[in-house]
Amino acid sequence: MNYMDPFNSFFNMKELELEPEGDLIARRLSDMQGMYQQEDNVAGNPKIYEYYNVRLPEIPGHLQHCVTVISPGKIGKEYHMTKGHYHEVEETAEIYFTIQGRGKLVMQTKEGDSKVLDMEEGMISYIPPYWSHRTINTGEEPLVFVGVYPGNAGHNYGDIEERGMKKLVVEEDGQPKVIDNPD
Ligand code: PAN
Ligand code: ZN
Repeated sequence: MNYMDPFNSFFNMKELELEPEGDLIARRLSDMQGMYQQEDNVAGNPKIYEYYNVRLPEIPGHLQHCVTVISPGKIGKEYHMTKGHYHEVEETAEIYFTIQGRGKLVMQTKEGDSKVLDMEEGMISYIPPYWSHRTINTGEEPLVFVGVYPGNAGHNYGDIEERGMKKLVVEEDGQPKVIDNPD
């Protein structure tokens, strides 16, 4: 039997960096074209979020885990958010554990049901099989959470890239508000 050695990762809460780094993926506005309602007239190409994947085999039995950091801010009225995805293997679930900040977790099924959960320090959110998921930073500091999901889950971005999600999270009178996507 070929055993993998157990190992630790360390998330540095001051630098907001994973040690050792693993795969670091940064998403700027230009990586999310068409996902925000008002992305024209935004100065520069702001970094919206980044996430650190611990490198693991993409096979059943393993547990992928990664740390996402969404910087605070808005594009038009919409708060910074992730692209959002279904898992390629749709019957795989995920747990998000929020370790800093405040936000919303927007989920949707292919039948069109939507659910929105609050994210705040200490919250453990369960994303059951079949729900697509997107996270939104509605606070003034970085939103930081750990995601844990099956090794073979994979990511399907195409559906949300093409059709968006039914619910948007916008700022209204200084407060986050969940609204129906007008498109
Ligand atoms: C998370 C996400 C991460 C970035 O680890 O991959 O928050 O969001 P996008 O993948 O939508 O850009 C996860 O849900 N993994 O399955
Ligand atoms: Zn996921």
